[in-house]
Amino acid sequence: MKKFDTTLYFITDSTGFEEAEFLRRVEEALKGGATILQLREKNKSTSEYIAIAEKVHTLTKKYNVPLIIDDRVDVALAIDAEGVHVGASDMPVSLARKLMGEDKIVGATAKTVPWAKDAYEQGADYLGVGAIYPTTTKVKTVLTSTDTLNDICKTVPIPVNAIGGLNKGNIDVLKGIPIAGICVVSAIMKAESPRQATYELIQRAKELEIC
Ligand code: TZP
Ligand code: MG
Repeated sequence: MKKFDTTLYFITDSTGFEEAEFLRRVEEALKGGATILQLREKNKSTSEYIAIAEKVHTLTKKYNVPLIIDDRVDVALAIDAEGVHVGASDMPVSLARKLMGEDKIVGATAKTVPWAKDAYEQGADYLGVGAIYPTTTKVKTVLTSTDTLNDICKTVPIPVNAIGGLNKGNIDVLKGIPIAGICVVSAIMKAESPRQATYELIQRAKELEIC
């Protein structure tokens, strides 16, 4: 059975970084304790996506961290990644599951309780719920309240992660909600030290008993 830990779910964004610096930051986050990593590329050709995915996969394997590919089942299969994440405008969860097989991780985005139930029923292994706070990473997203996040956690029996604008200074809003972890892009990607930022986020989440 597949095993994964979504406590500190790091989602990459290579925008504005040279490849070597991007990969260095990815490795720093892994050293800092990221428990699962999603490669999220919006502007790459298929061949570019596969090439960077292979390099990131080499790093994640070194740290024994599952690699999830955003949107692209074909890329995930091509590099034998541990999983794929699908959002509202991507492939339906049931189809992603069918193509990926039972042994791979399939994650989905959900913003409402019915949507979360549907994703679970279609075979999702975990959910990302948000945006909790406004985000500069994804322009086209709407906010999800912490009440809805709480309701989703109590409705589906799979790990639920909070996402959107989260950083060590504002995750206290998640206290008491039974999430499995937090998903973070810029708080790590754009940090002076991604390693330190990752470590501090985990420490803060533990301190608050969030996950
Ligand atoms: N989905 C909802 S918000 C978001 C995604 C991919 C981006 C989160 O990025 P950040 O930088 O942690 O706010
Ligand atoms: Mg997507």
